[in-house]
Amino acid sequence: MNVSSTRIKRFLDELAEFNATPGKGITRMSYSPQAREARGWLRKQMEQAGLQVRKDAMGNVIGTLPGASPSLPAVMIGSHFDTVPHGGAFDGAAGVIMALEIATLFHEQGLKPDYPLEVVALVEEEGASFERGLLASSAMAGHITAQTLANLRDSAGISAAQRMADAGYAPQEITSVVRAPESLKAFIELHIEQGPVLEQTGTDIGIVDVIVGMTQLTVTLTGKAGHAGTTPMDRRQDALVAASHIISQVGDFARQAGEATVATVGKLQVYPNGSNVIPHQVVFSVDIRSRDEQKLRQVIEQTREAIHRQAVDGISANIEQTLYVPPTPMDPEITHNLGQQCDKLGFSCKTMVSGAGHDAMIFAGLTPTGLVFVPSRDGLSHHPDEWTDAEQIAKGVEVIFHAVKTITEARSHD
Ligand code: HGY
Ligand code: MN
Ligand code: MN
Repeated sequence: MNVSSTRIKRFLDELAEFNATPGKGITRMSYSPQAREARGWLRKQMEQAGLQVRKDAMGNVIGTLPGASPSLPAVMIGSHFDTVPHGGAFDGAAGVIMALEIATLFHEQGLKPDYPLEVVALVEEEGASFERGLLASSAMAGHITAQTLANLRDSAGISAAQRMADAGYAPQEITSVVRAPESLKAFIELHIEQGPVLEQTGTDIGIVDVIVGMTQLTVTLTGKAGHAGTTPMDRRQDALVAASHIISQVGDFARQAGEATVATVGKLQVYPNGSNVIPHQVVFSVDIRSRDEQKLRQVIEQTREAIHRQAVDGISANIEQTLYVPPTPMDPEITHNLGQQCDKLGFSCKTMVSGAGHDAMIFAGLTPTGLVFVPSRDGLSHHPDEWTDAEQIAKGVEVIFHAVKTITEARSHD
């Protein structure tokens, strides 16, 4: 093995230090003080790995190992460094650490790539700040405008643009983040599986062939506030009761659709949120995913209809679809290359569907893309007890290291 699981463990432990909720999982929101500290650490590690480091207009940290010519398309590797609230230490981080470890190996072994190697640590993949996930990869793919960033708001009502500007970045220059397809040769991500399959089958490595399609809706229901004690039951415009009728149906729509379709209401805000006040407004999220696009669209349509059925008797509804990505295949050639590396290394591996969304599903629209999974203990993720052994991550990194050496056409120059 070229890869050092000891160094991977150290990287993971150090990155996990940048956390707003120590003792209660990892919370590292984009543009938070913890994200700022993490950026400083990432820059230092990338520089120590011999990379030329820059931060782009939205705060992605990018380290480049130049190739034989700057005009050649880059091979980009990495993942995201934001987390969900009270999440784990491996979601996103494992992929960032993979890229750091590979850059370090290139440095240690004096490997010079023909095609430039780019290591990326991406912001706001989770969407936990602004209800719009995959934000950095979407911006690089040209899907995000300055107006989008002005419209996206966090739970304090502050826009993504304002949060970026307050952190010293330049949302108005978001188009400078865009990557032309010809500027990239490949994108490869490592991620924890966040499910039980690899552990249950005793498999070292997952090679993803398809990432499920997904959508994120933000639903706002508006009624009328009133006194909980003096307002008769037949004269209420209670936004929370209306929302409850919708929320209770969403799971059934997904179950009826089958094909492993899932639907989740994970965020619910009640205004004014007083125990003796009839709620005048409710804002909630709906996250729907399926590997079958027809089923995905079906559940979205059923959810929209359920919302409109509640928009009566003084209740109004607004639905914002902040994200829609169809089921996305990974590149067959890269997937085959990764499988060959697995076999050569004697690791067990299996092709699988990703039920989680990843930046790879956006990069796949830009450049040939691959996604490697490593096992998750008990299939647990988005939870403080999320866990993957450093040795398990090291196997995934070793596979990608050999694939990246091939794709960058790297040679050691003694
Ligand atoms: O939600 C997801 O699938 C990913 O963790 N962002
Ligand atoms: Mn992730
Ligand atoms: Mn996640």
